[in-house]
Amino acid sequence: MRIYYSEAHRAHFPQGELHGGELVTPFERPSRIEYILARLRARGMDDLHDPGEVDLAPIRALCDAGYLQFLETAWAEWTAEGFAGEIIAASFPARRMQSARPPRNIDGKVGYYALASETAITAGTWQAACASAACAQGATAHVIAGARCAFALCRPPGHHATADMYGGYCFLNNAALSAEAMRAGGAARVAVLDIDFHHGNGTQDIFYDREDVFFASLHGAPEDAFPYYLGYADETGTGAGVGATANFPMPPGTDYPEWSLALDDALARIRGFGADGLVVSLGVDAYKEDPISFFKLDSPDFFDAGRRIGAFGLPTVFCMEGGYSIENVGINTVNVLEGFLAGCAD
Ligand code: SP5
Ligand code: ZN
Repeated sequence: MRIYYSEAHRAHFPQGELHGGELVTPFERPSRIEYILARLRARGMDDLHDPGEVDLAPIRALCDAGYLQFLETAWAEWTAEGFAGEIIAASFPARRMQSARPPRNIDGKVGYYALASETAITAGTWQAACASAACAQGATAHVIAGARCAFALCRPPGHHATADMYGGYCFLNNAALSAEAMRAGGAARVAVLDIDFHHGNGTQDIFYDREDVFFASLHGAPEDAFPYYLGYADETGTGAGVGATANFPMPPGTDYPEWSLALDDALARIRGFGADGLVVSLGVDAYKEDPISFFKLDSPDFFDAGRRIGAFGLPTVFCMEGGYSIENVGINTVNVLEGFLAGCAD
């Protein structure tokens, strides 16, 4: 399996995450990727490919122009304002007010484009977000060219990002870019399967009214878990997209027997939809020791989940999302991939 990876992820390394009123070292940190790379190498899965330059055209097609301009220039504007710290949103939400619009002031703009304030922007954030998207683009191009699968080792992650909002450690929605690229590459119908512990609110929002892209998400119930405001089972799409969204919210303590039933349900829904290609938002924060999550999956469970996804039989792009139990993020991620390869062979 090819792995698309860029060292440029390191350019995004905030020192602070707003957590319980304190600034803590971010859970989403560069060393996560080192653990994944080490495990990939230990398992002989070392077919690493640098994706090269990002193609901005599909990103401009998917995202709001003002939002992209903001991401690109936020750090320069923030420092020009004389602020000494990292960029943290302090003045939102504004868009519940119907005619709210982005201001000139950078502090105001940050709040306008943020969906949560835990995620800091730093000098290298835009560059890293573009490199992360490039990994998704490279992996997707490989699958469009006929490969059975590819792994985009994306960092920062993407599934919380909408067309015009960042947060939840995400800036550009890599899985959505992958799904759009698959569509453009000839797949009539594409499904995104999001197994990150957190609901993929950004991906859901992007495709909510679309009949050609199915979105299925397994996640901590929104009553109890970030991103809190979306991900209920009765959210099933709108307009032409009615029926093309499937949410599987689950309560604290959910273990693999329960979670895997939801996985099978999600796969059955994707089968019914008739997808020609699959994008997996691959977070491993459903792990029992994840510091910010509350599911109880164990490491072998990730292999079994991967096996079920492999046996499902579709051309598949994996996009890395979350997973914060640092010492286990490599084992759990690679278990999904190795399970997938075993499932392909079944
Ligand atoms: C990509 C991804 O996994 N993003 C997750 C972002 C979560 N950010 C805020 C989490 C707040 C969690 N509070 C947990 C309290 C644990 N005791
Ligand atoms: Zn997550």
